[in-house]
Amino acid sequence: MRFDVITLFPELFGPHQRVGITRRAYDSGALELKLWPLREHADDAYRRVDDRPFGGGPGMVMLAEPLQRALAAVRRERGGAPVPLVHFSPSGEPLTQAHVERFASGPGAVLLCARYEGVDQRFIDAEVDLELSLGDYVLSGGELPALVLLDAVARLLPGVLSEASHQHESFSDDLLEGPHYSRPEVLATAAGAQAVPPVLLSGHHAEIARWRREQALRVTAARRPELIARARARGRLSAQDEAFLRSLQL
Ligand code: 9D3
Repeated sequence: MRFDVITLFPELFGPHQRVGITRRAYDSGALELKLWPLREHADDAYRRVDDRPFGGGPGMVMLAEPLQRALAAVRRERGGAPVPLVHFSPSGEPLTQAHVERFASGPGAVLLCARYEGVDQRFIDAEVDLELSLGDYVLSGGELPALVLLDAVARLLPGVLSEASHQHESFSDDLLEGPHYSRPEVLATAAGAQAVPPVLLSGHHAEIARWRREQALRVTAARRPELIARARARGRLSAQDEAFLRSLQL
């Protein structure tokens, strides 16, 4: 699958292609990335890609015409196959694992990384298929959100992660994951000796599974109560889960 990224800062994408499991996705050819430096599509000697907003106000707006030329170059190289144009914007819909799964099973996308205050709305109206936000905090541009999408897609591609690693994903069953422990059985910390929860050393697989389920319910109820409501609405909470939730001091 191929992603084309229109950006003023193509250098930001290098390290992602060189480390960890994402490197495996790029090296295997499962994930192909082409960067399109927007300044190459400016039309004046100053390589201008932004200007002041009509109507006044702070900041600068990304010009539509360099974006039109960059997109035309991308579409020319990709041939006729339709591919969605995704614009990363603070006004977009929040990126979710459902978006990620849709991209992972599709042909890829063109990713537009905005800088400045935003993009001329006429380009968005004419060309953009989907506007995505990373969440309610202010970033300096769309490059990190684009990397987040690429990262989340890369690990779903065939041969990138072992099959088993996909099964127990947080969000795959609507709950956050509970805690994990490994050696040593007793850890010295500033707060004193911290033992592993004894049930994990008991060898009772059913009890361990039940304890892990309860930890997931506990941490989810405390931090993300809306995920408990969603799991309930989807019929994913058993009578035993509900009894445990009632026993928590919420
Ligand atoms: C004062 C109005 N600001 C909007 C919240 C202006 C503004 C700030 C930062 C406009 C653009 C940006 C740059 N941010 C992104 O391009 C961006 C972003 C983000 O800031 N937060 C979460 N997701 C995203 S996706 C792209």
